[in-house]
Amino acid sequence: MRTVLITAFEPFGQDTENAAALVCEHLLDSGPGYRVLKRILPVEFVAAREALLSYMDEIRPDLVLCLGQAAGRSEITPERTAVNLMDAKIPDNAGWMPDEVPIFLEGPAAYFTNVPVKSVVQAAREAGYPAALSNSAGTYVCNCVFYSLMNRIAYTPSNEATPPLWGDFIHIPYIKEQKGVENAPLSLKQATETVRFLLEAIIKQMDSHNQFF
Ligand code: PCA
Repeated sequence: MRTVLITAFEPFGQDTENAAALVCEHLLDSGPGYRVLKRILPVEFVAAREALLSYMDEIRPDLVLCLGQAAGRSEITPERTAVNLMDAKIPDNAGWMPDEVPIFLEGPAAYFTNVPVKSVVQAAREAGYPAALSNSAGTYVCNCVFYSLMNRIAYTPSNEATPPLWGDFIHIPYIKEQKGVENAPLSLKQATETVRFLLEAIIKQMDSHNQFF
């Protein structure tokens, strides 16, 4: 049984609800071979990163999927790349608006997700789900959380007894049921089912990669 940590965010900016939190709330708590634990992160650069890492210490997941809202998008977009940069156009919920600040001074410029994201997205599209691969999680709080997640994974040793920890970030567009939002591209049901398909496709990939553990 795999343990999956799914995080989403509080509302931010002009919005009174966050699409990612709605999807997170509607995901089932378990499925074939996995159970899901859900946590909501603050939309604050420093506090979100600390909250994610402490939830990972508490839950010790096998897979971490962080969900966030991306207003301009029309599909569910798993992210490929996290960059070592905080560069905000609006203040975070703590009032901080970093201008070209690195996340970790000594960190690499970028990390890739260790989820085979291209094939997982392709499988979702072939099954008719509205998913597309994204190469940039932006430079706001979502990217900061994604970079911090991949940095933690980079420093989490795996060996014959401990299978590798997997992680990715998935951006969610506006949702039709979301309060105060017009012309949203997806319904809550479509978005939730797409995320569930992606989650289960990732678990299948983990099963085939980790068959020796
Ligand atoms: N989206 C923002 C931060 C929180 C959220 O849901 C982002 O894309 O950075």
